[in-house]
Amino acid sequence: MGRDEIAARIRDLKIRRGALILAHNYQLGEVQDVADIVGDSLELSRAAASSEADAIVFCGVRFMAETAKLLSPGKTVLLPDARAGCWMADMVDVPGLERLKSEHPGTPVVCYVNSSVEVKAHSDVCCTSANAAAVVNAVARDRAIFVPDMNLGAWVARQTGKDLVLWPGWCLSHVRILPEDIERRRREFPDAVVMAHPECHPAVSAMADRVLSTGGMIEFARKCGAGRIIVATEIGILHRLQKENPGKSFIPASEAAVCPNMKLTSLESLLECLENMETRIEIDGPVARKASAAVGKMLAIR
Ligand code: CIZ
Ligand code: SF4
Repeated sequence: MGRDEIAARIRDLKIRRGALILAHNYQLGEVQDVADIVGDSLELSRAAASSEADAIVFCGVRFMAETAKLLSPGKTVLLPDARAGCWMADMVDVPGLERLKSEHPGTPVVCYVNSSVEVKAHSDVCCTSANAAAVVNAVARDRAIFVPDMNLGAWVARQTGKDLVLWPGWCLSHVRILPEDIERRRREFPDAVVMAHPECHPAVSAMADRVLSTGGMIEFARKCGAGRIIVATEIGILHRLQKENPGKSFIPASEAAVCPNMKLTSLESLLECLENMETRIEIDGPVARKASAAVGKMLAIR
């Protein structure tokens, strides 16, 4: 079957199943192109919750589909490839978090959305890269525990002036972008503006003109006057940036910033998912209640 034929089958089956297809900004271009909505994890979870659809197909990684399920417990939430996890989310578990909490009694815990539902259930409030500074400002008098991304945490600490106890976790895809890559790109394209994701190494974020979540990057690219933008994040976002801004050019800071988990979803696995209505995301009641509270608190802060 050709790509166009698979895409046509997906569109047809989606209607028959009453499903909404969501795709994260880091998904393959061909997957983004068949999605109803492309966005960051929070935008997509909100879209899932406000949609009339009975089934949500979340083209992304597991923690994103879990967040959508927390916000839409009555809906069927499907992840096309059950193996699509997140290395960063796997770097913190509940016993480790509880140990850190016992070393800092009474200190509120802020967990990045890139975490398991169990870790969320043991945290006070969740955040995304789009609202991390606002969340930390809202919950921390002067200190908070921040898990699992130490690079995002370090950036938030600088933005807010708060004392953050950082978990030693990171994104293996984002740390592949090196300060030398930014230097090289700036030499190649001296007129370009640099935008970096806060999951990048602090030395990379410090070199950027703007440090932004993927949603922030989409907005900045649309509004900014520069014709050339160097992009320091997972390269899947370039598809959407280029598609929405045909008059501007987007240069990856490094071609090595690829998330293999994000690339597990293909047109083939998406079609199979709609055919079999699998893999369904299910979350245990007590864990779901506590994790939803942490996500709900975040939504109230915004
Ligand atoms: O929250 C998301 O979608 C992630 C993982 C990154 C971002 O900045 O959008
Ligand atoms: Fe996880 Fe990094 Fe992939 Fe995002 S890009 S899903 S943080 S491994």
